[in-house]
Amino acid sequence: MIEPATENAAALDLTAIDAIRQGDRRALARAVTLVESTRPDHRTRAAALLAAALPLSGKSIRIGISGVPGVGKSTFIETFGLQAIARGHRVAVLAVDPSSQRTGGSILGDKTRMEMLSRHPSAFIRPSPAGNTLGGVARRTREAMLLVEAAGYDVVIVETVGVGQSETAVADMVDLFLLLLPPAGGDELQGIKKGIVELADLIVVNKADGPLESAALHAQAEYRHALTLLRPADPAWTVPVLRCSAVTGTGMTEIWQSIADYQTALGPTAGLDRRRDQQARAWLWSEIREGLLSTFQADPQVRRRLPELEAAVRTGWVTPAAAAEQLLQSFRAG
Ligand SMILES: Nc1nc2c(ncn2[C@@H]2O[C@H](COP(=O)(O)OP(=O)(O)OP(=O)(O)O)[C@@H](O)[C@H]2O)c(=O)[nH]1
Ligand SMILES: [Mg+2]
Repeated sequence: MIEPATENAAALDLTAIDAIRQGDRRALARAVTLVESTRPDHRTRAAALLAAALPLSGKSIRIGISGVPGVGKSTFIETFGLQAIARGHRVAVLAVDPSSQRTGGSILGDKTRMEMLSRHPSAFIRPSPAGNTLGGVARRTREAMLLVEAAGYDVVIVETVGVGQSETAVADMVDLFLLLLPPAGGDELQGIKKGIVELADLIVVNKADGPLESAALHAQAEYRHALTLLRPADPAWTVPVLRCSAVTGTGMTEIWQSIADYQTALGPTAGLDRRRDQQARAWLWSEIREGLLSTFQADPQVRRRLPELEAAVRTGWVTPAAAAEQLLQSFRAG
């Protein structure tokens, strides 16, 4: 049985989905705001909207972009995005940055670096949703991805900062994970976490221009060598190491070619589909984890006992495992 309020909301959202399909940017922006909201009534409406968006989604290439602060992600997305548009695509840029509590997030903070892209009618740029948990931020970005796809954006870029767990979350929602690296080698190469390199489907050394060009060339050779020591994640695909200049645009054609090769190598009916199937399953489980955790945290018995047990764990009177077991027992009993 459907509650009248939900019915109204669902009807409203059906008009919303039509508007989104027809390219109404304000309707799209409103819809993304709705899925970013944590208010229970908004979540209900968001669920209806996403259910309507789901059959229309999935027809884009989803590209994750990561790299340490200052490597040139924003500049790269500007150049790459404009080239994609020149090739007839429509480009959406989303972000996962759980550290960003500022309004506007990191993307809009440097809007000047994406000046032309952010004004282009074929581009839709959205900063990272704010949130305390990576899981929550990632979920809302995944949902926004379904909405922009329903709106016909066929290149979806998800940006993240190259400093933590968020890379894994982004790699888990995209078809291709592109890692931007600085034109440096040696010690700086060591500083790049191996785990992040292992996530990459495509590695690009940026800033291959002017006085940095030879350093970029050198770094490219070093990274190539380092990669031969890693086992390929997919036997059908050898991770290319390219170089480019996000400022001049040099190397962008080769990057496009690599992306096309990747799609051919993995095939829309084999590897990529498998990857998306696995991602959908992982998403289901992350929803279950998030849902259970918030139910647990909201439980009155848990809330009542938590401060005392947390203190006991801190002072070493109770082991974390024993405290967790007591909390879980209160939860189950409640
Ligand atoms: N020479 C050169 N400089 C570049 C290139 N790409 C970016 N830069 C410069 O590097 C600096 C950082 O670029 P951003 O695009 O803001 O880098 P980012 O990775 O987005 O940085 P955060 O948002 O802080 O993580 C800026 O001064 C850019 O002008 C490039 O290809 N060549
Ligand atoms: Mg940036």
